[in-house]
Amino acid sequence: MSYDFSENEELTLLRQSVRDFAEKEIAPRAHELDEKEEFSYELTEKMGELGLFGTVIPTEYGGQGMDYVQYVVAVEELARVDGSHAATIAAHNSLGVAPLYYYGTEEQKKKYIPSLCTGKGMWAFGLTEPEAGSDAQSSKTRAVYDAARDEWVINGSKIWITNSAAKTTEGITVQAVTGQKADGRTELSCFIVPADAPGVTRRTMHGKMMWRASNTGELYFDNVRVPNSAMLGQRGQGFKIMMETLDNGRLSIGAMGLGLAKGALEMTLKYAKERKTFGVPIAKHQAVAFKLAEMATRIEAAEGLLYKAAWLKQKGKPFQKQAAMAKLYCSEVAEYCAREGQQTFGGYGLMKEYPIERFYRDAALLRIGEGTSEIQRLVISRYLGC
Ligand code: COS
Repeated sequence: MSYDFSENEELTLLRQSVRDFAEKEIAPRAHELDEKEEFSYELTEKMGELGLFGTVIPTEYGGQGMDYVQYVVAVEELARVDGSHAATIAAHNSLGVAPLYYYGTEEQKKKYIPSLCTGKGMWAFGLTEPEAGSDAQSSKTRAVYDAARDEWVINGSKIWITNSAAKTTEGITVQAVTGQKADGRTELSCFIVPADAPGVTRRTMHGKMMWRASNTGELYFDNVRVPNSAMLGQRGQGFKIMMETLDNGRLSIGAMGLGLAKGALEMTLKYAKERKTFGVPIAKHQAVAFKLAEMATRIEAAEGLLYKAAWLKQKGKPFQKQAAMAKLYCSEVAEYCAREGQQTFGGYGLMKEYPIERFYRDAALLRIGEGTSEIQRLVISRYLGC
């Protein structure tokens, strides 16, 4: 198979426009928003105006019609400057809109997707529960069919759900237990739950160490009634929908890792060329120069892996193994670059006014969110036939 990851003019323009936006609009506010743990509706709407909502959705539903490589590059450019804003975009596109687009009926797509492509509305992915993280089939949230009213009644809770508790959140795709399969296993289905449905309580979670300017919610469903037509996909297809959505989502988490790593390298290189010890810029000391060389090499490898996975997805070829590898590896490279960058900054790297400190904290999420590094290794090992 031959690959072509060369950056065409269209991709270069996209990269440049997202980079300009991130540097001019997000960078000056990233520290303050992180400090205050504040989600910016203003910046989110501006990201919508730039075309970062509904990225891979066709234009007929109001989307931007990007391909997957373009989407990955857009997320990478945001993450090069700030993890929180990259997270808002990655979660909304990959986990929020994508399942509606891939599994929704024509009616559901026309009803929900257009406003989610503007930056004014967000959609969340309700999978994780207090007792169902890596073991995502062990959901306790339950939906019971009320035949008399042709409705489902949902009870349960979700936790750590990105974009779910903002005032612009329009709804959540919720995985719930709907019965038992013939072989005794749990039957899981997905439901489209409007954020303002009676019985839905949404709370913003505070006290995060990372992505502090992104919205993370805790959700409670207390006898929430949705019509039968709110089921996404078929009854019993819920887990498959969630797993396939995560396969796609891994590409954007990989992009967050790559972008963070690139941002960390750039700021470290700049600092190392300016800061002097023993009479020379510290970049002239091998101890520092070798760190920078190692960071650059790992970034190059991460980029190749991620772009290949996105390209495979775009071409409609099997990409799931490479997506898991890209998520795993880009997260590790991000953490490596943030740590070595911080080490190079010395004492300054421990101070909040230097972005490397925020990058170091943000990197930690990447090996835990959207499937831990251990889960990625499990997925990859299964592809190897283990
Ligand atoms: N795509 C489509 N179908 C998939 C799938 C995928 N990526 N992964 C699993 N399935 C299907 C299997 O084919 C199987 O189908 P059948 O019931 O028809 O046989 C079913 O789902 C169950 O699969 P399996 O037995 O492999 O599931 P496990 O319980 O062993 O779980 C892992 C598999 C661990 C991979 C899964 O639970 C997982 O990804 N966990 C991490 C969840 C996660 O990332 N959470 C973070 C969310 S933050 S947004």
